[in-house]
Amino acid sequence: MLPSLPLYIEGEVVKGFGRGSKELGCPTANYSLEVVKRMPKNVIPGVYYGWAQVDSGAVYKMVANVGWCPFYQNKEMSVETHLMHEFDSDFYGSNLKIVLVGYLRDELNFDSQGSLIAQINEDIQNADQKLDLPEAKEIKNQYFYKKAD
Ligand code: ADP
Ligand code: RBF
Ligand code: MG
Repeated sequence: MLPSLPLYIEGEVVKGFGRGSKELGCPTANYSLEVVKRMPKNVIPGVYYGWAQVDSGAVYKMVANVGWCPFYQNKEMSVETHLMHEFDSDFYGSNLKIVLVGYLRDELNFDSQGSLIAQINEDIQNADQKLDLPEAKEIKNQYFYKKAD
């Protein structure tokens, strides 16, 4: 069963495995296990799109992976957010607010890292389009104070 969306999550950005930017060319801001465990139990693993804000900065489009990453077979569930914006520096220790707006797909296993990277890039394009729809922008305005983009 799909969880009821939109779903709002907030917490500190912590160190993950360091694989996102180095191996996949796609940095993902990770939450601590404590934040992950506080989420509603009916959240199903998968790739979501939505909105994200670091501290009191601008609100950006994002894609988030929720689950165990079958390709890497993680032992614990993680929630990782890729913000669709180039930041000048890392923001470990910052507060990250996200709103999961919609579900893109189930988590998958892949036969190569190249196919995972290709799929992630497709996810980013799909998310970008879906977040341009008025109903997605409406959710951004409901959850975040209005700021110039
Ligand atoms: P880790 O395994 O520690 O999560 P990553 O390689 O996934 O490492 O990189 C994530 C870190 O990169 C984030 O915690 C954040 O500090 C930084 N970062 C820089 N740009 C972005 C971005 N656009 N989206 C997410 N994180 C970013
Ligand atoms: N990991 C998987 O094992 N399977 C997936 O289908 C998958 N999809 C992802 C989609 C997006 C948009 C992002 C940002 C990550 C995805 N990941 C997936 C997680 C990826 O393996 C993880 O970000 C790296 O292992 C770095 O922690
Ligand atoms: Mg990460």
